[in-house]
Amino acid sequence: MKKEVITGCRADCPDACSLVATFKNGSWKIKGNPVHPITQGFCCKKASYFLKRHLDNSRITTPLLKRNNKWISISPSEAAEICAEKIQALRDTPERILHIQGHGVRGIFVDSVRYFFDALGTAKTRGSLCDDAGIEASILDFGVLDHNDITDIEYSNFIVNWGRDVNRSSIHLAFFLKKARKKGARVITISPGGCDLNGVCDKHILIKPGTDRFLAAATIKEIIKENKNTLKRIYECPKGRQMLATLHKYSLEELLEASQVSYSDLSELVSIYSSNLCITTLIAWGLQRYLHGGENVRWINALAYLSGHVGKKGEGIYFNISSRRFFSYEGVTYPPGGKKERRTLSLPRLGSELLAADPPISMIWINGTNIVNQAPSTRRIAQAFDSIPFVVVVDAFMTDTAQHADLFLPCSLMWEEEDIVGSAMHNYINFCAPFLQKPKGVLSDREWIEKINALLLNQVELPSRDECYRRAFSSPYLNGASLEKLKETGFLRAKYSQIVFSEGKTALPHGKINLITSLSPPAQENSEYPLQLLTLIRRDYIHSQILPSDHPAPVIYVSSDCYYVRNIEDGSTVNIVTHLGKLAAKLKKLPPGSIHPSAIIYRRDNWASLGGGINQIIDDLITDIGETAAYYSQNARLEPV
Ligand SMILES: Nc1nc2c(c(=O)[nH]1)N[C@H]1C(S)=C(S)[C@@H](COP(=O)(O)OP(=O)(O)OC[C@H]3O[C@@H](n4cnc5c(=O)[nH]c(N)nc54)[C@H](O)[C@@H]3O)OC1N2
Ligand SMILES: Nc1nc2c(c(=O)[nH]1)N[C@H]1C(S)=C(S)[C@@H](COP(=O)(O)OP(=O)(O)OC[C@H]3O[C@@H](n4cnc5c(=O)[nH]c(N)nc54)[C@H](O)[C@@H]3O)O[C@H]1N2
Ligand SMILES: [Mo]
Repeated sequence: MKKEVITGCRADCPDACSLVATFKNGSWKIKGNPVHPITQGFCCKKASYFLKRHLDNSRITTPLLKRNNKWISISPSEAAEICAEKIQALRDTPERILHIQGHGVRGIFVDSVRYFFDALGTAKTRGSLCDDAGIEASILDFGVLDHNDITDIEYSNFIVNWGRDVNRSSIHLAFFLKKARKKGARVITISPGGCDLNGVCDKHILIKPGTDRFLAAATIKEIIKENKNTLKRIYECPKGRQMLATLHKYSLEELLEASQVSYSDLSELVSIYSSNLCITTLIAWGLQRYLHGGENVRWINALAYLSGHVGKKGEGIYFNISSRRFFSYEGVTYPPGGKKERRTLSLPRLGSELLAADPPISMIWINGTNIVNQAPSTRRIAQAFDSIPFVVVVDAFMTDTAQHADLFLPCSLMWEEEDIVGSAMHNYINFCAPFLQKPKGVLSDREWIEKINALLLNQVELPSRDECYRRAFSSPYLNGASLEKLKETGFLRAKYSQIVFSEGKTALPHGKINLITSLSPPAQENSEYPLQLLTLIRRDYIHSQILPSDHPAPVIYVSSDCYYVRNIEDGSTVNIVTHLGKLAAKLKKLPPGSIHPSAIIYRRDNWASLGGGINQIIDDLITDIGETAAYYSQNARLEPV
């Protein structure tokens, strides 16, 4: 018998695919929903890999309690009693409980777990491992985080891609680039290497890591020599004169030297941005994971805006949008009446902050993140967790994080639960129906909270699933949307405009861009650790959600013209060394021109317990704005083993 279910992918990925699950000949298959305007019938390997994850025998389905450093199986009821007792004991000092929820879980209903901790008044995290530097840059510059509808890209004549690895990170964005190219558009990619350019690029400009702000500034400096319109726009912006003063402080040679881009490549950018062509500017998450990540994004924003390439058909700047913007959250993630003031600890500096916390944290609840693998300086986090009396991890696998828990609670995975999600790229929301049965003994994130809540003396009144949906749908962007219709079709479009910042009018009171006026000098050369360690995503996995049996061995990629590997043989084992320690990896030399000679590239996310764990040797540095982990500012060297 053939069965078909319309569902969706709830992974932390901008494409947020609508999917069709089909049961045939005894097993389920996944494909992209053919009628979803963005998914268009195809999806990436990560989606079908989730099926494997649900069914893998490394999945843990019983609660585990750590006793004398050994795991013992306990019943779900025992597990809930232990948690309730701990929470009850801290009820008068909730600031000693820390809740950490990652994007491993996405959806309106699962997000209501936050409601429970908000009602208790526990501590929570602030800052980001991902994109807050770029988000804050966009909000500072334009007054809001927004971009043209993603489908508008096909109307561009020229796409300047500042670092996006679209073939890996977003295959539907790659689709729109390819579509634009078919219609005659050209694509320039600026990156220090690591992007798969196959089919999505006409020219690659190699740039020194973390220096896009200098290249963008140099482009503006050159454009204003010839182009009176751009100069006029600068004067019309409130901080225009200050920006010009900053530009005067640097010579063109200094700016090019800082980014190590040639004059001829600069000239090409100048002629593109000063033309009347329809130009799309794509900004990667990668280039904001630096100490001056915010500045990098803001100078690119300034370039695109001042040269007149925003707010028109085929012309816009794309960083990302918030996948939560579609919904209202009052009464869903926090009780009605407004958010409470709560104690916060920095997520990207978690280890350091936990070790210094006063009053100390006594209990941590972690769901939807493998934080001991993904945040920087993971040895410090592990050390902090080991010193905290009670750490609960809700996950389905014995991850690096779970290994440092006192109690492990097995959770259901995305296709065992119903939920609704938005996208960080497109304007559709998707209904994700369950089609797999969860294993016995396993509960959803929300069910664990309900079970524990029921044992508390003073219970929190949690919103039901229907209440969560209804409240979330009271958003002006979904007003009038029918849940029934959404369930039937699997998706619906939220009310967002096709073009934002029309004719250059931003969301700020003066309607102009808030220009960046600082241009921080380049980092000093570091003779002990002369290379920059870029830790990039993998094509076939979402972050650390890699099954133990599929774990790839660590590889470090470098350009064969990199001075520091001239005496090391390709294929040999080397240590990647930073001031925090070392990690062994196989050296892979790539042809000159593919990676900047000052950069080394590691495909991140393999677990420390299985020979990976690159974040053990990455320090917890923070970006200039947005409190984001500045992973790629990590200096390193390679040593033969
Ligand atoms: N070195 C380096 N590290 C980085 C970055 C970098 O650039 N460099 N960038 C990072 C980026 S972009 C991001 S977004 C973050 C990602 O960091 P995380 O959000 O920690 O990412 P994942 O590794 O996907 O971890 C999600 C976990 O949730 C679990 N999970 C899946 N489904 C469920 C569920 O339904 N319930 C519960 N409770 N758990 C579930 C998975 O098994 C997995 O262990 O980290 C990043 N880490
Ligand atoms: N397959 C897969 N897809 C994913 C994910 C995944 O884990 N796997 N994770 C999802 C998530 S949460 C995120 S945030 C995104 C991440 O998606 P991306 O931002 O595309 O991925 P990253 O690998 O973090 O960084 C991307 C690129 O930034 C470029 N870059 C690095 N430094 C610089 C610089 O200084 N200047 C310029 N111009 N470019 C630079 C590198 O060339 C690199 O290829 O992908 C999402 N999609
Ligand atoms: Mo991310």
